[in-house]
Amino acid sequence: MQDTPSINKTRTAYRICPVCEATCGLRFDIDADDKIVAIRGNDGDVLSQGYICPKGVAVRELHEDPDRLRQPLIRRGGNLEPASWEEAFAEIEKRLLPIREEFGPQAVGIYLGNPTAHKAGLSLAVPALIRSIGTSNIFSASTLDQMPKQVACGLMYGHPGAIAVPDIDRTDFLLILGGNPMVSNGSLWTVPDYRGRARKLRDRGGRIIVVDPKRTETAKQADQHIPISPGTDVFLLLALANTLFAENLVNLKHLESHVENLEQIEDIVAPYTPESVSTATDIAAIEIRQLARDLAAADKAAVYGRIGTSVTEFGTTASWLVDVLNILTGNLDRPGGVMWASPAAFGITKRRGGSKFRIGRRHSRVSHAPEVMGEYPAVCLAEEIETPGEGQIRALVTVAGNPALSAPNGARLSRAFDQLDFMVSLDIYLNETTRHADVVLPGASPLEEFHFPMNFQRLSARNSLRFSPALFSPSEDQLEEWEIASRIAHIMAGQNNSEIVQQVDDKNMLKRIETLTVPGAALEGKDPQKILAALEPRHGPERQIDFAIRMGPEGDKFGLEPDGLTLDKLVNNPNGVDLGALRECLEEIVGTPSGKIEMAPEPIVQDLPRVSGALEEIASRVSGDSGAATLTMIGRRNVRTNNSWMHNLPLLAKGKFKGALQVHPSDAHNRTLEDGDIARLSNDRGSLEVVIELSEDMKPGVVCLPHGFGHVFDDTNLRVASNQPGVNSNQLADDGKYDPLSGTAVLNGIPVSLAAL
Ligand SMILES: Nc1nc2c(c(=O)[nH]1)N[C@H]1C(S)=C(S)[C@@H](COP(=O)(O)OP(=O)(O)OC[C@H]3O[C@@H](n4cnc5c(=O)[nH]c(N)nc54)[C@H](O)[C@@H]3O)O[C@H]1N2
Ligand SMILES: Nc1nc2c(c(=O)[nH]1)N[C@H]1C(S)=C(S)[C@@H](COP(=O)(O)OP(=O)(O)OC[C@H]3O[C@@H](n4cnc5c(=O)[nH]c(N)nc54)[C@H](O)[C@@H]3O)O[C@H]1N2
Ligand code: SF4
Ligand SMILES: [Mo]
Repeated sequence: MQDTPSINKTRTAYRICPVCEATCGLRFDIDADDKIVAIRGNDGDVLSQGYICPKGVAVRELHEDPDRLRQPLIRRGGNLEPASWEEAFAEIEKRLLPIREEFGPQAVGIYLGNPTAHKAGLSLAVPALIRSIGTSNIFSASTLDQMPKQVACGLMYGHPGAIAVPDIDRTDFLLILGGNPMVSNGSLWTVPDYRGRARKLRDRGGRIIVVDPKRTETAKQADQHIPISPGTDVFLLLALANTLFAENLVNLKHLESHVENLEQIEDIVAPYTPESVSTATDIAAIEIRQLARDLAAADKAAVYGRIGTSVTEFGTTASWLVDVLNILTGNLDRPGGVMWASPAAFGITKRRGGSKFRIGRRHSRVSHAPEVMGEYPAVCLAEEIETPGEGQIRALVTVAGNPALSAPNGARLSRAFDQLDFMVSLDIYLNETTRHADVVLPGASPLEEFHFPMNFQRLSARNSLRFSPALFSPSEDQLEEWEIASRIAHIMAGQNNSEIVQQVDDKNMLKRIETLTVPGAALEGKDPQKILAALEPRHGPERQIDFAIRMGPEGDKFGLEPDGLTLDKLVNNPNGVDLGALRECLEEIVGTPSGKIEMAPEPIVQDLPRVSGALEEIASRVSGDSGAATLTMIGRRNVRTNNSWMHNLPLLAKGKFKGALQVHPSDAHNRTLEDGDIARLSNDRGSLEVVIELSEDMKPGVVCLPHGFGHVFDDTNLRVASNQPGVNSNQLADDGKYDPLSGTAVLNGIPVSLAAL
């Protein structure tokens, strides 16, 4: 049974944490008045086995937060005021539709934020919303985050979702570049309890090496820390590959017959000897060589790169090289190496004959930035709003995003938002971004909606299937987020009425079923209406999920596999179903036209002169010794934060201020700064007053300021967060800079100077 009542009239329920990629199982104790008494880790959860972090406990405060929006807001006379849902939809019909009618679909932009990927309901509803608007002015947090990895994997394997993860439970050697899973709890890598799994790795004699400008929590728990100069991983990775070839350590093992253009790699990396990159990376040549030898010597090894390697000028190239190293050492698709997860629903289906992953099929209007995965770089959003002409963005829809803080130059973006004719935000808070909206539409509490880690089973360190129904019923007039998104989609299609959402949902489901009941398909001969009836009473995304599970590799195929999985079985199994360790599946995944792994994708090869140019430029800068006063800024995460939006929860906000600038004591003392001082941090983009926190963990010359702060605006409603507002670090990031292969912003390795006030 899912919920167990006990004698003192409290019930215990098990749900998946909706906050981060770790998707931990939570155990809720709930009293007779439906109040949450306690949240703990669920020991029985097949994936997280009891692990929990403070944010999981804080889900209760998120649910109860009086500042969280519970009603739509409409701007009237300059102020955002509570309104009914029908009023809000009427306003959208009245104001958004005419903009598209008059100026065309490109006049409506859309920005998708990070939680869109965490909520299956939104993930499934957003594509129809985009289609209904018809715009190609699509932006998202992907180009502030993981797009480089997706481009690299798209080019190499044929699918941007073909991201392999370290098989941490079986590896002997884990090399982490620019990731801090002890704090982030893993990213592009669903690995709840990284700490415990890492400890076991070391207990069985394995090693962990962390490359990071800061001696992070993850580095401290590792065997070796290599403090690299920010933004230079691409050079280190090239030199590691160079060493593997130079010392005859390349050994593809089982991958030998699966790769294309391997020879090119040897030529590409030939110039990048460890000596040639040593100055730029600030890592001794001998240390680079040793690292390459250790990697090659390990029986089972995994190389993993995250934010530190991603949000840089060479994010795609660095992300590609991570996979190149895994392949050169024969560690891809091998137990203990890096492996692809095999989800029981919504997995990767490769096309017959393969498909070529392309970038730059279109270009943005103002600065001709290439389209990547149907999007333009988030750093181009402001200019597309500001610049007059055909195709100018005049209206914007934001979905679960806070680009005013998360993207470079929030001040410019904010001015641009104010210039819009209309802005609508789907969001649960009135914050730095949504304060600019004309209509704000709140989703329910995360505990009032189902949760299904749809996008993260593909990135999981172990195969499993889990689902949580809503823990509490939402208030009667609260809409689920998929309904809100669908409703807007229908308004854009000229049909503003509440019934249409369900009708079209039924119609689409039936169409989906019918594709599988035709001759030769999996449900050949079955009556589509009967299948539809078998999915009752579910509707919307939950019905789609049930269908995907039942038709997936473990599914019951509507009776053809009676022991197979259904959503009902999962609901009755709140601990989830364990589907075992990761398994070899290369042939199911690699879907390039050649059917092989493309080792040297053309766009990456063509961009390599930019890499060598940058290396030369760094060398000349260092020998000229200019800019001695300049520091380099990186970001960080804290276990009690989640990007910009959990600072309003007292449990997470308490304790030491989390938004200080961490500085190595030597850099601080050079500037007569002490711990706790206020100082000026500036560059040609702007200037911030920051609190100084001395930290021996910093690499000298590098300072560290987290993003997501800057809760300083009177017209937001974040009463707890605004007590410790902090500053917006992205005010110093350059919105004119991005990785041209992925459109991803440069958010790390930002030149700054620091002075006492
Ligand atoms: N300098 C610097 N900048 C960075 C980063 C960095 O490392 N350094 N990291 C980047 C990364 S990795 C990311 S992913 C981006 C994030 O960029 P964004 O996604 O733009 O920003 P978030 O802070 O995650 O904001 C999430 C928004 O979703 C809302 N929200 C939360 N839950 C829900 C929900 O259930 N429904 C709806 N509708 N809304 C919800 C929140 O109120 C908030 O407004 O930031 C990037 N910015
Ligand atoms: N507690 C918490 N957890 C989170 C989040 C959060 O805000 N708080 N955000 C979530 C999101 S959206 C994401 S994308 C993930 C991110 O997950 P991670 O990437 O694991 O998280 P970060 O802490 O950003 O780690 C990036 C590391 O890169 C280092 N770094 C910076 N520049 C460089 C460089 O040039 N080279 C190298 N090698 N290292 C560098 C930084 O010092 C930092 O330790 O975390 C997720 N989990
Ligand atoms: S690690 Fe992530 S999923 Fe797990 S409890 Fe913390 S916030 Fe939730
Ligand atoms: Mo992210």
